[in-house]
Amino acid sequence: MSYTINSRPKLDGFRMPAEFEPHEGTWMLWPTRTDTWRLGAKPAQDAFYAVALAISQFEAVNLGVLGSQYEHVRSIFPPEIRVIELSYNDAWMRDIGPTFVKNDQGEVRGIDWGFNAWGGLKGGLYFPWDQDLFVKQKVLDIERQSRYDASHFILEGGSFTVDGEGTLITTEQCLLNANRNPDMSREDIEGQLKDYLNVEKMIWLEQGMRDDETDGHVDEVAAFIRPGAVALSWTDDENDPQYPVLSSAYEVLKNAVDAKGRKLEIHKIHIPEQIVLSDEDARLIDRARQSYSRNSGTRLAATYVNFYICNGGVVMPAFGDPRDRESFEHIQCLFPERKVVQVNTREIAYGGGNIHCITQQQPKA
Ligand code: KQY
Repeated sequence: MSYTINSRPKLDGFRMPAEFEPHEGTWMLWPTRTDTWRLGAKPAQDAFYAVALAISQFEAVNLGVLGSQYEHVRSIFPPEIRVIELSYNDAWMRDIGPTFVKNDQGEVRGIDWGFNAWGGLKGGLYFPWDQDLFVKQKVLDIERQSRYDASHFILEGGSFTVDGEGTLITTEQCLLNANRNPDMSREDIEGQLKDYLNVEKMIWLEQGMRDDETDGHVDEVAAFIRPGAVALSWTDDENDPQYPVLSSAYEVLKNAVDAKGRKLEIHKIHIPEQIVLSDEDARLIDRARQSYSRNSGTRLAATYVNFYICNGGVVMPAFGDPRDRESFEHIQCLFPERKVVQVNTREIAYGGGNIHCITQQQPKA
C-alpha cells in the first residue's frame, strides 16, 4: 500500500536525483496502440524488446503489459525482466510513470503529476487517457512507496531534465503552453518545480525540436550527462529547419550558470539526416478520429540525445542513418566509465519519441 502524503518533497527533505545517479531499476510499458505504431505495433514491440534487453544488462527492468498481451510478453522475455499486468493508453513511461524523489536517508517516494496526453482537448495526442492517469499510483503501490499527489499540475517527465544538484532545464514552448496549465504563470510553474523536485535554478530554453508532437519536450533537445555538463542535439546545417531552435538552445545554455554557479560544458551531438514518414509508413498506421494523425511527409523529431543513462550503461538510439556510428563514438567518449549500447529505434521514433521517452528510472533506495 502506498500512502498519499499531503506535503511537498522539498519541505520533507526530498529531491529528484539525476538520471546518472544509481538506480534500483527501470520502468517501461509494452506498446500496442495501432494508431501510434505501424503494422499493428509489432515492429515497435521488437524495438521495445531490444531496448528492455539492453537495459537489463545493467539493471532490473519492470515492464507493464496489458492483460491481453501478458501471456505472450511473459513468454518472450527472460525471467529476470519483471512483467506486470497494468492498464494504460500508450507506452510512454517517462511521461505516464511517476517521477521519483529521494532523501538523504535513502528513502524514495513518487510524484503523481497531472497528465492530459500532451495537451488535452487542445492539441493532445489521443482521447481518452483515463488509464494512463493511474499508472503512477499503481507503480508506487507495487513498490510500496509513498505518493505526492500533484495531479493539479500537468507535467510530463520528458519535459524537464535535472542535474540532481538544484538545476533544471525545460522549454517555454511546453511548460508555458496554454494546453498544460493555463491558469499558472511562469512564476507559479517555477514554484511548483521548486517545491516538488527541490531545484533552485531553472534554465528555460525557448523551444523544443520542430515537429515534436509533445510541444517541445526538452528530452529531444538536451540532457544532463553529469553535473555541469549537457549533451545538446545539434546540426551544422544552417538550412535545416531545426537549426534556429537548436542554435537558440545553445545560446541559452552557453550563457547560463547552474545552481552551483558553474558555466555549463555543452557537447553538441549532431542529429541524424531528416527522417520523414513515407506514404507507406503512414498507411501502415491505423487511422483513428480521436488520435493524432501521423501523415506522410511529417519529419520526425529524431535525435541521439534521447538516450537513457542506467547503472554502468547508456542505451542510445540508432536510426539506420549515416550518423549512427559517429554519434555512438561521441556518446561513448562522453561516458568513459559506462558501456554504451546502441539499439535501432527508428520504429519508436515513428511514434513520436525514443528510448528516454519510454523509460523511467527508479532511484536506488
Ligand atoms: O518523453 C517524450 N519525449 C515522450 C514522447 C511522447 C510521444 C507521444 N506520441
